[in-house]
Amino acid sequence: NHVSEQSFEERATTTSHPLSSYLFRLMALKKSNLCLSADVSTTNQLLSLADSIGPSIVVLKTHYDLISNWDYNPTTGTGARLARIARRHGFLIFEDRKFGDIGNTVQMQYTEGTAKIIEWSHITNVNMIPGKAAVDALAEAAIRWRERKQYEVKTDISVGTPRAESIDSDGEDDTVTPIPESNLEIERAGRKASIVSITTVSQHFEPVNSPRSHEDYEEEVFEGIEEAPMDRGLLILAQMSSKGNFMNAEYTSACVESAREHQGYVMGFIAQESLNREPGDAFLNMTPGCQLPPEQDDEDAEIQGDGKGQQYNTPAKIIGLGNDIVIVGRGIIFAADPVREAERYRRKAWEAYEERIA
Ligand code: 5FU
Repeated sequence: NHVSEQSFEERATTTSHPLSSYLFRLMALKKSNLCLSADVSTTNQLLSLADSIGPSIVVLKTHYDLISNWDYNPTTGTGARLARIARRHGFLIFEDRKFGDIGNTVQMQYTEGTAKIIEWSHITNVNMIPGKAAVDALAEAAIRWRERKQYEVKTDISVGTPRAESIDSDGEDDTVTPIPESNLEIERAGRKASIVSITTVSQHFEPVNSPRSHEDYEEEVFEGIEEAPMDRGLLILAQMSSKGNFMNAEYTSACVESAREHQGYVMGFIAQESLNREPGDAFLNMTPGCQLPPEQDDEDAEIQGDGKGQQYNTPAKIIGLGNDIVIVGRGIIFAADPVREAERYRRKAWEAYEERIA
């Protein structure tokens, strides 16, 4: 369709959503339309993964409730630390919360409670079963949050001045090691903060044997990346990858309708095909259920599901159907060399995109 043929650069200028625009620019700059689904069990695993795969991705998807030791502290906790890694590497965080309750409850789950998702996650998503009111309620919460943030910035009362840190790449110790003061100064000095502190991060990791080492992307890619705008975005769960799910065509159409009503907040969809159906639609489509055959195998080989209802398609098929970003979990995490495997997925998905717009 019309949108699938446009480049991400073009879409960055045509979308009305500030976070989508940022994301499209990030995609063009990093040559990546890959989202890592970081389905791990501890804070340390999550942060280490985020830091090592960061160069290859534009979105990192979380399920915060899978983390056994999620630290809820708003400044030194897991969410805050992940947000700092995201800023440093240039990717957005997407908490795959799949809200699914009445408006008042989802508002509270989004902004309050233990995890305060809105504080650290740029993007979240909603299950539309309870009806459109949940989208209205989340949109309202996001507007209020943004107003509060802007007030905090203006009056400089924001809790939690960003603090640089490093992560132990091994062991379960979650202690925060502050980066030397000189880097902090630079970090405070300007918007290029996220770029500057990468050097320090790489000191704490073994050099990665990947086409995208930290050094490479610091020099070549990150010159143009500024901080993400202070906006929040929502994806509507319009289609699922799981076998026999109940999201039929009528349901999916109702999701698209709801997205059109909230274009300032809804970025797009979790879907299996592009849901940009009418000329005015300019939504982002993100797609889970993605794996590649092992490197030595036939590229077009059928990929088995996971035996628990999950169904997989290759990046080429998914992107060919007009989707923008592939979401990959176990395909990368369980690989012998996750950093290298992430690069393989990034390359495949990007090649499929280039072919699509050619
Ligand atoms: F909305 C959806 C969906 O339709 N399918 C999914 O698999 C979400 N997911 C998530 O994507 C799921 O909860 C996992 O976090 C991730 C897929 O992980 P995998 O390891 O790549 O199968």
